[in-house]
Amino acid sequence: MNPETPSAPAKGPADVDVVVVGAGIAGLYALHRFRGSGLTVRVFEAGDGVGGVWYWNRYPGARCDVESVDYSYSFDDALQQEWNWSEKYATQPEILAYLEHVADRYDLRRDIEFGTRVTDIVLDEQTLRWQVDTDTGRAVSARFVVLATGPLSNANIPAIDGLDTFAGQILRTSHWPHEGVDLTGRRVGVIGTGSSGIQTIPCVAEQAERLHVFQRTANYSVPAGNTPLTDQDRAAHKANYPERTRLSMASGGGSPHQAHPQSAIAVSERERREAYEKRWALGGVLFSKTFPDQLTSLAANDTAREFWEQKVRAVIEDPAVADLLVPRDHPIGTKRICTDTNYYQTFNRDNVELVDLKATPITRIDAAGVHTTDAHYPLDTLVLATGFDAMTGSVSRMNIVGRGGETLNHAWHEGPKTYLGLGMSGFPNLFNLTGPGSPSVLANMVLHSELHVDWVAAAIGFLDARGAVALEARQEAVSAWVLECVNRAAGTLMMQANSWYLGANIEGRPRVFMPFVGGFGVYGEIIAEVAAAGYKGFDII
Ligand code: N01
Repeated sequence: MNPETPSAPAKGPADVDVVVVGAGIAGLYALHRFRGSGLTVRVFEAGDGVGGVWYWNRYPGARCDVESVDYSYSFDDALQQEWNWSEKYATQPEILAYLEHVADRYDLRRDIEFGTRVTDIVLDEQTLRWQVDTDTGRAVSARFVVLATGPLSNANIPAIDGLDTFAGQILRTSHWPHEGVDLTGRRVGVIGTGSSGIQTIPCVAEQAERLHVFQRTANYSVPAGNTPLTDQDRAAHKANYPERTRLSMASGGGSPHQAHPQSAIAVSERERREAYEKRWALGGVLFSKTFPDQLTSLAANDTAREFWEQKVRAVIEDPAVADLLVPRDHPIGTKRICTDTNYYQTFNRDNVELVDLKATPITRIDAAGVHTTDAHYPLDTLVLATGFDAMTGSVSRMNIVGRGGETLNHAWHEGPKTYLGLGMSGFPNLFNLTGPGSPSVLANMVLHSELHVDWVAAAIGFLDARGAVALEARQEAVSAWVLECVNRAAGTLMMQANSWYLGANIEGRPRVFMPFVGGFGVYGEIIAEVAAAGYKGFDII
């Protein structure tokens, strides 16, 4: 702990069975599940409320790209039956309201310390307990530490010369003001055209007097196809939850979607077009999974890309603008495909201008606006939609020290090294949820969180039943799993994009494809088999 940190406020116990870091989707369920096993649990959360990404990312247009019916906890049928989603893709406020409801319903807040950021997690090698320190001075000793910090929670603020001299308002999509912002009559610039930028740009354009979209790299986006849900839709979902969950748990990405049974190139031109048209009409990210080989065969991928390009060009009035909005540098779906509501149509508006940063990069920002190599854009508001230090960013902000004084940051300096994404050699009883080495961001985060938390809860039960103290991944199991993940990624097209999956958006991060790409269902089977085989690959201490 920093010696200058004020002394600890007298709240909560000093000793618990489990510390959970983060009160987002995974952390909330972890608290509920572990408490249900009779364990004492303390959750530390940096925000002042529950929800994780859905607490912070309040920008206009923020919405989930997984259907609301599937982006719901499955652990309690009563919860599923009582909650009513209003739209096919829920907005941020509705998801946050759902998570707040969950926190209240299961009385979770009494074990969560809000406004508290974990700074240090240090192993006592004698007792194998973890000392957890926080920025409020609260310190707790725990037998288990569960990191539920989320793969997309550490914002990337670009190092643009003069950013701090801008005299107008700077907004970050990842930390949008809770009171909301009225952009009426303002000259706004948005930097970043990933999922966040693409969702917020149409909303900003409706308010702003003038909007400059600063695009460095074009992205693929498909219409979200959002619709309000009727009572009939909800009744059908509620009757079908068990089947949807069963299909989702066995699927590639944690949704009940079934891809076309054949390769995109094995079917006739007509059948292929029909399949894409059907998926396009349904909307959403599953366009990338219309055919099973879209992310493994470039020829198959090209068919999807060409279909996408025709659709998108058809709604952009100026062909020169369309040329800029069509990506040229990566196969479709090898970066997280974006979903939008009228994104491309927004560039037909008179008050919107696309600035091509590939041709005319930003040179600096001054008090009045943004300079590129060929113009100065005067702005009142600058929106940074510049992404995240993904997957490892939030974990790396904590000083995690395991056996022999080894830090997790050092252990991961060539890229994250885990066994099954869950365990790390030298860090007994430390579990990382939905992070590198697991399907993570390639899967539905709610079901993924449940899968991981249930696995950890069962592992703790296993240890306790044997009177054992700790579970620790063996070094050889870690090495084999890292290789397995690398080999699986190499068998796909995913390595062909400079994506944040690879840490490519953050200078200095090693270029390693971080998620397990073999599919959510396959992964679930692997970790279940490991558990059934007495936690094969782990030392039981
Ligand atoms: O971040 P991103 P995001 N100068 O990294 C640009 C999830 N999510 O927050 O590509 C200029 O995708 C950068 O340009 P480039 C989802 O998984 C989901 O949008 O590096 N530009 C890029 O355009 C998603 O994938 C939902 O050339 C700079 C943008 O900023 C993930 O979060 C909604 C720059 C960052 O895009 C991240 O999405 C929102 C610079 N110096 C997010 N630095 C849904 O559920 C960065 N950029 C729908």
